Amino acid sequence: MDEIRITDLTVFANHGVLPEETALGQKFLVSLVLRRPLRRAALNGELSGTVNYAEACAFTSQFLRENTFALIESAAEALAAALLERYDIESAAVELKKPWAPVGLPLECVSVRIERSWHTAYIALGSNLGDREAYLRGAVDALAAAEGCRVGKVSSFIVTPPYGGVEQGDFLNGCLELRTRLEPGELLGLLHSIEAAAGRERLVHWGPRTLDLDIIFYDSLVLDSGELTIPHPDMANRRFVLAPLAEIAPYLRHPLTGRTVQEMLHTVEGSARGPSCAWMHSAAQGPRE
Ligand code: A4P
Ligand code: MG
Repeated sequence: MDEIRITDLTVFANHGVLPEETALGQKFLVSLVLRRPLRRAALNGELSGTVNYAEACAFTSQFLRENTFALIESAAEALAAALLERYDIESAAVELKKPWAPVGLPLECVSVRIERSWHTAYIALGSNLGDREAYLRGAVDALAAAEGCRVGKVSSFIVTPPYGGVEQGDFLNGCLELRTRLEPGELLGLLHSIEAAAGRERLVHWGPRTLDLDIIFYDSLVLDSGELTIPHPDMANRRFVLAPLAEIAPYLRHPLTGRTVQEMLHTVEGSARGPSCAWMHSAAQGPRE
């Protein structure tokens, strides 16, 4: 991807673990790599289609002067987050150098370099207790309000018969697209906290719940950490996931099988038999941005 680079911007600021570092301050050098498509701005010459690097320098300098961190790691992390929130960019790499860091030995500089990005995740929503639609809408709102998250397309909500053999009431299911700065484990933690706030109790595996939020995809990541499996391991068998997902991302491909959501949905619909396939669409509205 195209990038804008700013190299060794000098900022006098007060980051450090030692009291004299925070009291007296010292010189820092900050370098940025901001990634976004630049072709349109390049061709039409409009500053609005790129990042104004003068403004980005002023913002970075002010951010590092007005906030104080013990660790340069924390300073770089907070600056990357602030840049991702402020500018229309896909990722921000931040290198923060502390020349002549006070370590009692001669050195040129100590530095950290991190890169942080926006990611695209797809979240499946389900509820089969209480006011199901209110729980799903509440989850959409909670994700939209969460730090480092932006809700994109939201599917309509559909009524689905219970899957998995536990006798229970019908579910209301949906899917949404989430742009997020959170790492997968952090995103799972956020989903659990939203479920808990909705009164979710983990009593029966695959049993009734006020709110269930599952990560279906996270970019094209393949992960199996024990705590978290991405893509969701059973998604290809679940019409209650695939039907709403196909509304908002029909051509998205499973990173392991290469099959699109629409293809997986056709397979599940083709293999469905008997009365449990009588799917009803709720009166809920169609997909929204
Ligand atoms: N976990 C691992 N991978 C993921 C992931 N990709 N997303 C872990 C979310 N969580 C993931 O989940 C157990 C643990 O799975 C989590 O703590 C997390 O560390 P849980 O929600 O606590 O337990 P559960 O829901 O009882 O089990 P499970 O396997 O998550 O069930 P599902 O997959 O959520 O399915 N029928 C219809 N029609 N509609 C439904 O929505 N939902 C279920 C539950 C059953 N039948 C359904 C529906
Ligand atoms: Mg779950």
